[in-house]
Amino acid sequence: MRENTIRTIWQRGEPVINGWLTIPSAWTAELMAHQGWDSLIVDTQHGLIGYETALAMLQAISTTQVIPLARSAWNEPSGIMKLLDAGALGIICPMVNNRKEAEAFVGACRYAPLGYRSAGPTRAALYAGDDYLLKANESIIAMAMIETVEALNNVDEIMSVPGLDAVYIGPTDLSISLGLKPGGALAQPLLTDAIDTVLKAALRHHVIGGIHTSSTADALAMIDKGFRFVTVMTDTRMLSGAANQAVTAVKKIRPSSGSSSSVPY
Ligand code: 3PY
Ligand code: MG
Repeated sequence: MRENTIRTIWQRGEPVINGWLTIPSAWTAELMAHQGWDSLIVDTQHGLIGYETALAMLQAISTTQVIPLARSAWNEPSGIMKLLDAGALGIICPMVNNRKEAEAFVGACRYAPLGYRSAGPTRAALYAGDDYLLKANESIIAMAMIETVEALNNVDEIMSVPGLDAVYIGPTDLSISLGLKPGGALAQPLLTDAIDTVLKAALRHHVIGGIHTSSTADALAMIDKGFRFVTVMTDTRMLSGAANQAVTAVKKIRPSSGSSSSVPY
């Protein structure tokens, strides 16, 4: 089976630098895949992406060595299994709040006897190799999102589920759940405490700690803390940020014009 280089990077103790795709386009997926990311996530939860487009985006990423991953729309087995069959080499699953939900998620990513994934890797076997059914269980990455106070209170039971490779903090949902202002900096005291709690638990359980960030500065700070899977902004944020900068720079010739706003996510 094709090597899942995310595991190789983790074995070296290094962080995986991940990009995040919300725009429903094989072209932008291909363009992003050529920028040197270790992995790219096709986001079918809040990304504006349906199944056929996700398939085309996974194919576009496969024009490079970048590892294709997907965020499932929910912790729901049929959606998870369909993304894996389309060739995602790992799933990041939103809102995993307790041990039972973590077991259901990991089980959906693994064939028996480790789980209950149904066999039918229609594109995955073509992309990843003829021995896919034999090797998928040890290759596919299962990453559970920690993004509620309930999950925070249950980090030990979630992380002790066999076969869970990584946890991933969703700071926006976690901020809302903590009663904080969403979309703010990662460096708010309550959020920082929560982030540290998750990372410490991950280190205790030998599970990889992952986190979503919205700037290169936050990404570097989180890597410094010890996170080993770090997303650096979404494609939407990169596009709007760069466009906004360009427009603002050139519109200086027209002093009366106000500046427009870029998208926060
Ligand atoms: C969150 O911050 O809640 C996320 O889900 C990141 O995409
Ligand atoms: Mg979220």
